[in-house]
Amino acid sequence: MKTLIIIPTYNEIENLRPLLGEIFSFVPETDILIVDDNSPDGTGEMAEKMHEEDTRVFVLHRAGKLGLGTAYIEGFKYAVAHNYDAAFEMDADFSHDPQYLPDFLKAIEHADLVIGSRYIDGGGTPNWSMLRRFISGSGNIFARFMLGIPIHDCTAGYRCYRRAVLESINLDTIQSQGYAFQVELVYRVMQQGFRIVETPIIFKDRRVGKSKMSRKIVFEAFGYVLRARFGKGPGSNNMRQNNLEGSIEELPSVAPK
Ligand SMILES: Nc1nc2c(ncn2[C@@H]2O[C@H](COP(=O)(O)OP(=O)(O)OP(=O)(O)O)[C@@H](O)[C@H]2O)c(=O)[nH]1
Ligand SMILES: [Mg+2]
Repeated sequence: MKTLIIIPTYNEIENLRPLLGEIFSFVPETDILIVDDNSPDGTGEMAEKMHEEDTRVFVLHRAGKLGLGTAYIEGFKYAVAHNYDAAFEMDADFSHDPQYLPDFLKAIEHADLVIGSRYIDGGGTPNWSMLRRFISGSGNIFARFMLGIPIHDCTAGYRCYRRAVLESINLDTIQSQGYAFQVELVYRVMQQGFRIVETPIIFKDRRVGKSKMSRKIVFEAFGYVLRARFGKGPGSNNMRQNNLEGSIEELPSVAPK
């Protein structure tokens, strides 16, 4: 299976080289696409250098900080255009441990979307404060309940999609950027009746650099869920065709913890 790991970056210069080294140590056959938003710290130049050194590394440069959602959409389009069988979403800050990549690759053989889940057996967020756990946990319960998504972690950003899924979603109609982007995608994938599998991950705090998480991103996610439930936009509940036959399954992790 030809796979692409899409990594959006904004000021991740210290993480990039060690991250790519770790990724290739677990999954040497995969390609990596870095989508950099003209990071002031030189991440884009560093990515370009790594592209020259390694034929498995590719880079998209964008003019400025345009958000995580559009970075992934460009990455997905690249994956489809270049005939990858599956494409990953992965953060650059080591929160998404590369040791789980083989689990995803195994799971995607029999699924259309694999989600690295913090909220199933074997998953977790051991370093998080009570407040952060509360926000993330309640956000997930809210989205599950409001939209009827039987996924334990629908804001997770460590994922693997089959190309057929990316081709079937009208990517240009997605406007969410942060956690809402993740919820919107999983909701749309469900609506198409695709098979979704959750695999457990222990989510770590970023190694170095600054978080781009903001209150705005949290509110965007709540706003999206409400609009999808009660509004009329693409993927909203009013446009639902009652075909939520996509099935969910939990997988035991095979990677050492
Ligand atoms: N290209 C691009 N990448 C972004 C943008 N915003 C965030 N990123 C990247 O997206 C990934 C996730 O961002 P983080 O800052 O780690 O956000 P988070 O994981 O929600 O927050 P923390 O858990 O606090 O780290 C990282 O690889 C960032 O560099 C953006 O506007 N453009
Ligand atoms: Mg992070």
